[in-house]
Amino acid sequence: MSNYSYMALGEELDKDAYVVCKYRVTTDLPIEKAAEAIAAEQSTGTWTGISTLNDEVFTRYAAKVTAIDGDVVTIAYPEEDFSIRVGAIPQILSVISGNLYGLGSLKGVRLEDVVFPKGILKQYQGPKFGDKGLREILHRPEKPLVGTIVKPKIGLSPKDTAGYIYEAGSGGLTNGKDDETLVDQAFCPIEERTKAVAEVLDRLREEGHHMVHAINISTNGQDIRELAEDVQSWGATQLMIDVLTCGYGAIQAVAEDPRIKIPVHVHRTMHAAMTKDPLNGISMRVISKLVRMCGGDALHIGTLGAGKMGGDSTEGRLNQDACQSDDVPFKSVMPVCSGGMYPGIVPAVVKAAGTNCQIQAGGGVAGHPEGVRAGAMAMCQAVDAAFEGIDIAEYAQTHHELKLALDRWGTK
Ligand code: CAP
Ligand code: MG
Repeated sequence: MSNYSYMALGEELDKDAYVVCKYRVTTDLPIEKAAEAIAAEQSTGTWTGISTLNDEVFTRYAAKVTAIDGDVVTIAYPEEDFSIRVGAIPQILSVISGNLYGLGSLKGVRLEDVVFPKGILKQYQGPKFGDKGLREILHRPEKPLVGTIVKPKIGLSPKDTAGYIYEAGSGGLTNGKDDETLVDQAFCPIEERTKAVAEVLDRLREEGHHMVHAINISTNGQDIRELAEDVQSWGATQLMIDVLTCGYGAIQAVAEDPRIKIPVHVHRTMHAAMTKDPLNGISMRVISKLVRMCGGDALHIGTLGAGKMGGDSTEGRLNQDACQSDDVPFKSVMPVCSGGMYPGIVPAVVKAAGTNCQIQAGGGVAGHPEGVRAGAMAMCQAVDAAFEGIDIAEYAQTHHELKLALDRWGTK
């Protein structure tokens, strides 16, 4: 083992000189040894002492174990360990979230949180629009945004996709989106879909409904920027990128492109491969902070304990905080609550998330007994009731579409 110690418990550090991470560690080793193993592997060490590591290098670039609280260890990485002109999120993740998961001496490691110094944050632009920008576009200053995901997630033609959005917008929804698996399949080519949806959004606007629809442009790195520009030129009002299948660089490339003048909705599909296990992987809070830095305007954060996907309200609030806290120099990100949503669950979501969020339902709109427009109306009625502080069952007595939805799916 190295003859250098990475332990710096209680050492006062200049917070603007370090990237500080919290890891939950499961190990049979003494926790101090496990913490040192992470700090060493992710900075200047390896499995054995090396003749090429000298005092100057160690002092300047070694990570420090600054706190141990039960199974949670805090490790501070010197800012100089991070790349300046190029490297960006990929290099950051290689340091704070790289080899450490594979260390044989550790049974489990989960990166729970990360705090960046000003010097790193200033390398990122953050969202162009954010939650406030989306609200301005949608003329919706206070209420939760209410959205839908076109269902079935694949198989509809461009014309039928547009028809779904026209019905959803006519029912009062503010947001539509492609589903995460729809991009440019033969049954729904992206250019035709974008143009067909743009046409109905224009019609909706003329009829007094302000609505955006996120076109999924998830693709490889060399094509995504050009595809974003093309989709915008075809009339798209919002873009969608699946951040974990495309990479954070895809968000940054599109969001920082000065030619892109429309917001970016960020889907997190595949996140559960790394966020679901409480003892292994990466928290959605960390992912949320990275997406905000890279410029996502809206991000799925879970349903705070409601809905079909896992994740509890505590985790959801940590994700929402990562999207909207004022401790970083970026616009706030619109937190999106989605996954198994339906009108009867809206009160629970608004209670947990508040009203500065986007609540969206796919099955919970398309599955309404009277169709998409009625499903949209029911979601809007549920949001109005929650916003006004009116009991949803009472509200349903005078709102037919909501009553049918409660009869079908009940309340949470
Ligand atoms: C929701 C959804 C979203 C999930 C993803 C789906 O559809 O379109 O992708 O919200 O989960 O495909 O499941 P439903 P999360 O409304 O029909 O469930 O937002 O947690 O990443
Ligand atoms: Mg989906």
